[in-house]
Amino acid sequence: MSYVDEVLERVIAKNPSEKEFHQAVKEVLESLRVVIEKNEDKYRKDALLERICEPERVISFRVPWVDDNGQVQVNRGFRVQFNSAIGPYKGGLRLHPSVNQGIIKFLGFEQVFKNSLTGLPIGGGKGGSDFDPKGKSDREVMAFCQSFMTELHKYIGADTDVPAGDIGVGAREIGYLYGQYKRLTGLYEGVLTGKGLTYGGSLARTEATGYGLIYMVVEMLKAEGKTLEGQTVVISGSGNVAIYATEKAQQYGAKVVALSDSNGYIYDKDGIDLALVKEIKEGRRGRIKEYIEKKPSAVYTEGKGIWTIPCDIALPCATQNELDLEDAKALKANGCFLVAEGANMPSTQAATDFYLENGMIFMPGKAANAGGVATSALEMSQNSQRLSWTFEEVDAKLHDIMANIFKKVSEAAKKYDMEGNYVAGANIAGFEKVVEAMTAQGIV
Ligand code: NDP
Ligand code: 2IT
Repeated sequence: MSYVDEVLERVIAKNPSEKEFHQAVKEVLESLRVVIEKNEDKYRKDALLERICEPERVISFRVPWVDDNGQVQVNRGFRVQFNSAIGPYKGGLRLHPSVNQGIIKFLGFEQVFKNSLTGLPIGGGKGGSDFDPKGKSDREVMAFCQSFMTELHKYIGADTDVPAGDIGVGAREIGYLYGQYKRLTGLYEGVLTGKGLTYGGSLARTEATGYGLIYMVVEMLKAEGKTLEGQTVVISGSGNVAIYATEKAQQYGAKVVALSDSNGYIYDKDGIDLALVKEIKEGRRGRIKEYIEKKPSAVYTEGKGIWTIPCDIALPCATQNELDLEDAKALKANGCFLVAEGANMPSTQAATDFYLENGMIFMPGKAANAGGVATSALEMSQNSQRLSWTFEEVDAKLHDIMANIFKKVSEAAKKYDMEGNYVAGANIAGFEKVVEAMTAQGIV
């Protein structure tokens, strides 16, 4: 049996019921076959893949807090410190009822290669909880965050592990978490990123993931002799990533016609009114269907189906496995030629295979959404220097980082005779740096 197949079998056997983790490992290892086969004996002897697939540390803890009725609630918290070969663990915290150990491990695993691709000195980690922030009062969210940090603070630090936002974690949550960390440790340090601008945050971090995604799309189009001007774009989600992807796409002259949330999606043939979306989502934490109250010409559809809307470009920016084979076929049938992932692993393996087998241009999340974590690393740099750069400086750096990632990814694919296969390119380029760093540091 090949080394890759052996390790895949072992990962599945050792981590039963962690299906998202299996999926992420499989996607990476499958596309690394060509690289691994060249060094099969050495990698097997060094148990390199077993080490890469085993987190350095998994922390799981109880998070008790009191709700507004005086009832005690108990959630489960996680931090997976996956790989520190190239820098301190870095990655977001997700608050969503679906969170479990397998989901946090898949996200941490992806983060290792993503962070490697940024070219910045950050290792990979991820955390979160099955706490559902939806419908909770600010006080309840604060109570949860303070309890979560009361345990988490023992394991993190500006030079060891630096969490940030993800689904359900934005400026409000980062603020409460930071306040509690400082209170417990007495340290005013850059232990979290995505902080508010008055206490160490970086300009452009809020926008970075969405803007970075569009900078990547622009590079992908450039390679085909195309631009974003006049392209019709469908974006799923209506959170941080989706909102700023919409904003930047519109600045480049694209027409974004759809957005969604977990209840349904809106279609606005005139192009999304982003100020209205921000008012609903950022202003009052409302639902996307409220959009049609102010814009009756738009259509709201309950449930799934956003990928049946005809478009040139599709940008899944909500969550894992939100786009399956049927969706990929519908996109292609309606003329979509490019997909880039703002979310982490939003396309199922079958959808990804379909893009590649049917000539669609596709950039996986670990490359396309790396602008967020890259800008977090820029926030860490500013915190270490005790300086703040201007919006333009940070944005220019983000732009360069995304263009560089595109270059790395396409060159890695070419090097292994898989030109245009950005899935292989991203995995190979991300992997090579991590392997070199791990090998240099001995058996760790
Ligand atoms: P937000 O919480 O701001 O927004 C998430 C959006 O996705 C919401 O519209 C939400 O709808 C929707 N969504 C979440 N879960 C589901 C689900 N199970 N089914 C359908 N829709 C869902 O999160 P972000 O925008 O920050 O994150 C979006 C994606 O981008 C995630 O995959 C995240 O891992 C990834 N990402 C985020 C980065 C960042 O910097 N924030 C960086 C890189 C990647 P609803 O409100 O109804 O739940
Ligand atoms: O998935 C991701 O890259 C993020 N949620 C951002 C992580 C970070 O540390 O900014």
